[in-house]
Amino acid sequence: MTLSQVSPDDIRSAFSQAMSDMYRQEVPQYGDLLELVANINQTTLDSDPALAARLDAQNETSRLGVERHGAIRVGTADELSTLRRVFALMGMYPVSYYDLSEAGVPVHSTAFRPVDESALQRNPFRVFTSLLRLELIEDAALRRQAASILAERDIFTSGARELIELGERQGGFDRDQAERFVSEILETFRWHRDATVDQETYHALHAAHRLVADVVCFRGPHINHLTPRTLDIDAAQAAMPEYGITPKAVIEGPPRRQWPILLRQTSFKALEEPVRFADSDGGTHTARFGEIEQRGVALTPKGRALYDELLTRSRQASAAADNLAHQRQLSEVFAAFPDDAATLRREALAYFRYQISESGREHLASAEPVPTSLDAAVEAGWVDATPITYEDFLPVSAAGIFQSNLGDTQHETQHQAHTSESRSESRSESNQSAFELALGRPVHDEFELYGRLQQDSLDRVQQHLGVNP
Ligand code: OOG
Ligand code: NI
Repeated sequence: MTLSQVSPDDIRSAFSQAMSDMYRQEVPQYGDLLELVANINQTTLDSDPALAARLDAQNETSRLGVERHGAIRVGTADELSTLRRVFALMGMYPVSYYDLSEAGVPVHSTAFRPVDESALQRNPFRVFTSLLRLELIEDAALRRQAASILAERDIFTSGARELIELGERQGGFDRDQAERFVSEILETFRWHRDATVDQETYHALHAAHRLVADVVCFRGPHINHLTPRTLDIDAAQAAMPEYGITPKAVIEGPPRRQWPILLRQTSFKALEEPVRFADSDGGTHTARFGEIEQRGVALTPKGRALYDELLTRSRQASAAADNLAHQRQLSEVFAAFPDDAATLRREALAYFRYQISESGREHLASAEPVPTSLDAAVEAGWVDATPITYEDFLPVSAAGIFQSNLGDTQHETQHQAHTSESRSESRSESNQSAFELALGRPVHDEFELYGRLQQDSLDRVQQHLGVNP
């Protein structure tokens, strides 16, 4: 990067803001959701000084107002790998593999997001990106038709393609190029009311699966939701009706806790929007919705295994009547998951960032003897341990979000049965290789990334203390 170049962090921030402005125009309810979340966050921070201090210590207060994720769905390997190049120019890299076919949704996915500590702190914008799995369409003729429709479209403007080449050649953009890049790329995610196919084709693809129609019948991968981060999702869910928003039935993910873990999400139902087909007006399409999320600490593989086990156990219980009953049921099962920072840390269930505390510095300055272990240093107050925020997604929650926005549940249940049968011949690992082949590189392992953040902070502490606690 040379002096005149704009940092990828700035490009990502500008792009995230441009997407948000566009989506607010396209889906006004998204604007209401932003307002609701901003109000809830302010109230929460005002009424919980300890939480406010904790977020400050994690350097998260400043990113809160700009924090969001989006989601898109693409149809071909070429579209996916070109997006990988686009996002890399914004400092976003593919992290984790999600196989949604296991939940009856014919896609697999990754999330593009920043991975470095400073980039995450600056703006953690993430885009959940799904690739349609045409091979899961049973009817061979329809499958071929879908493939040939997709082969004809180019989801990027010619300006975007030129700038991608230029950015890669130069290793970045100057200010003017960065601005053009953001506005050209924005075009890829714009909603188009005009479908590229006739009504009959739309209905045939829609009958195979709603998502197939959503991906194949339009000019590009319109952004289908943008999700701000709330500090109190239960309050947000309860307040939605006051803002004229109808939430989905239950909040996905873990229950409310003293020390939030992973990710909790809820959404409002997709809008039925007017579309024009190639041969007629007068149709509708349902794809775009709103979502909010609350993020907690990232779990280690051990913590994640416990989460998965408890989630499975809670799903075996009889279906709850409403969100409150569902949350009660979840809380009972999750009582087995320690809910204090000290235990989460000592049992290595969650990732923490370590730093020398204010009093640690004073002890050091007055040359007091340094504690001999990390635990001793934390307990003696020399070292602060703050939770590392979870930056990724949860497959079961994602499936729940997909499903709540596919409309008519009966239709969905049938497809679920049908798709889970057809997946049996090729399970997750080979699916991941196929996905990575389409993407053009392997995805990052999220545990490795969190582990590195934790280790880097430990290395800094160790250097500072001059011993190996
Ligand atoms: C993506 C759904 C998954 C999340 O937050 O888990 C997702 C989609 O509907 O395309 O965004
Ligand atoms: Ni989402």
